[in-house]
Amino acid sequence: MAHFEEGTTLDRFLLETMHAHPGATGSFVNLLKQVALAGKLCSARVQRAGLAGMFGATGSMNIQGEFVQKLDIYANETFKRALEHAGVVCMVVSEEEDAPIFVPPAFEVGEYVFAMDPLDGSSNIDTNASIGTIFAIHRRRSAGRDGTLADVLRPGTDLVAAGYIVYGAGTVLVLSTGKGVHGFTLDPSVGEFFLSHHDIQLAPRARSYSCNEAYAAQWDPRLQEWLRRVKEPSLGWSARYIGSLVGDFHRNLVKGGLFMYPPTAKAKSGKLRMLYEAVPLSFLVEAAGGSSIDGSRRILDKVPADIHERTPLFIGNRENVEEIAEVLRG
Ligand code: AHM
Ligand code: MG
Repeated sequence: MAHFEEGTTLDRFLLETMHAHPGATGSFVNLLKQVALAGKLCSARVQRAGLAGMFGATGSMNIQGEFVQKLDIYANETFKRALEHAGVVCMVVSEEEDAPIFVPPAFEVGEYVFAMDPLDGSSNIDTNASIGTIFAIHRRRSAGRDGTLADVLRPGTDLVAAGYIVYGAGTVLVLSTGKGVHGFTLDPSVGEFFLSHHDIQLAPRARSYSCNEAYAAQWDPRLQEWLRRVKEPSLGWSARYIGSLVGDFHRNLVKGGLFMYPPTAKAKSGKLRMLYEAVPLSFLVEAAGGSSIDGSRRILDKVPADIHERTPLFIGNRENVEEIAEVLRG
């Protein structure tokens, strides 16, 4: 890994690391530049949301049956627009859209498939808590103009890259191409992302959990018992939960912690989506030395059957995830 000085921009980092990456193309760098551009636009809009009339719901429901927030629509459109004309993708999958999105005939297609949750944690928009965009990038396998479902219904181990942009007190883009996980903080005064978190590594173990504990009575009794055990004061555990996956995950990546969204009575297959939530974050966590399972299976080994498939998720420091697997086996 090259040495990066203070003040390294995302563009410089991409160009220098991609040289060392076999098979990487200029098109991949261009794709990430378009992602960064869309992230800057969303960041600016999130900052001004209270002033620009972007708080609140539009009154319509999305395909998951949730109220669509105005910022959800803005983020979805912004990422689509940033990607469609750049000749970098042949298909986009979005949480906000029932069907895959293809590149309009006026534009060139590219070799990548982009899956995204354009604005994760959107129930937090009105509260100034962290929200974000989560994305996963596959290289296409199909030969036609448009990508196909087979390009994206693949195990997460096939991903070329994954990342997220968290719009919090600051805006941070976290990215991995499989080798290392790096964070870039947006300096809004110059409109550039600068390397701020080089080669993020998770410790083997943490003593912090993030989950919606109000649902605990609906969980597997073995998990309930584990939760009771870690509350023994001498063990020194704490809980941290925002209710925004990207915000909770970012905190745990930086500070350590186990995020859990087990199956509940209402969400028997879990709540979180494979392609644009669980899989990209699992790719990142593994690249940082952590681990991620659905309770028994490694998330990155699973092949979704549907672009909006859900999964239970246990993700974080390696030994904590191993302990959960052990608890659920026992
Ligand atoms: P969203 O994509 O509609 O925002 O829903 C997913 C969110 C995650 O960000 C978060 O982890 C989870 O839902 C919180 O769910 P709950 O309110 O059940 O704890
Ligand atoms: Mg989401």
